[in-house]
Amino acid sequence: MKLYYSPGACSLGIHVLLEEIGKPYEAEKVDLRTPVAERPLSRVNPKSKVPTLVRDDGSILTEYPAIAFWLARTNPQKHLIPEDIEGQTRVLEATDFCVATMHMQGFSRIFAARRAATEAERDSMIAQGRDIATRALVRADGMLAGKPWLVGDFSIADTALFYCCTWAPPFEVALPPNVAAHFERMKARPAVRATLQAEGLA
Ligand SMILES: N[C@@H](CCC(=O)N[C@@H](CS)C(=O)NCC(=O)O)C(=O)O
Repeated sequence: MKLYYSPGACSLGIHVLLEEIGKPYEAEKVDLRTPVAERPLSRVNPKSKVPTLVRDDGSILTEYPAIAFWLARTNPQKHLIPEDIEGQTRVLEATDFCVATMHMQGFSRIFAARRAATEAERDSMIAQGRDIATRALVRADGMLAGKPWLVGDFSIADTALFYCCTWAPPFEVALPPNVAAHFERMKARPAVRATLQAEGLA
């Protein structure tokens, strides 16, 4: 198996899952500053995005929730997703909330602001991104009230929240208390420590 990742990008969460699983894998670094047309990743994944997972049969998987779900289901001994349909649905619901709302609607707007045509447009995009990310983090805070993980036991949803949390301090987005405690809990996991080290983020 091979993971295409970029240090500190959303692929961080899939990198953590591979470390949690503990089977051998390759990790190939992608420089997202390279134009898409010149990026070797574009020949593997026409969407040219990380995370991209190349499986042992050569087929590729893209999109965080799909990759995370497949890793969890093919490694049932690691209990990264519940076995019952209701539990799996709730974990996917929480995972997609982190990826599609917190990341794509919130933090991605802040990343995209550097390409804004004017300073006013840039400021507006950053303000909107911060607002959406903050409201999503408050929602996650409610989901974490009185419990350590987003849905039941530790799951793929927690790795999605984790990668989003790594973007909060640099973009001056506050982590509410339960999310801040979750972030610390995640950083204490050996798999997370190993991943941060491997990506040069420790
Ligand atoms: N919806 C995708 C999001 C993937 C994504 O947007 N990845 C970013 C990095 S966090 C990326 O590769 N962007 C490509 C680029 O910047 O050219 C997923 O769930 O995997």
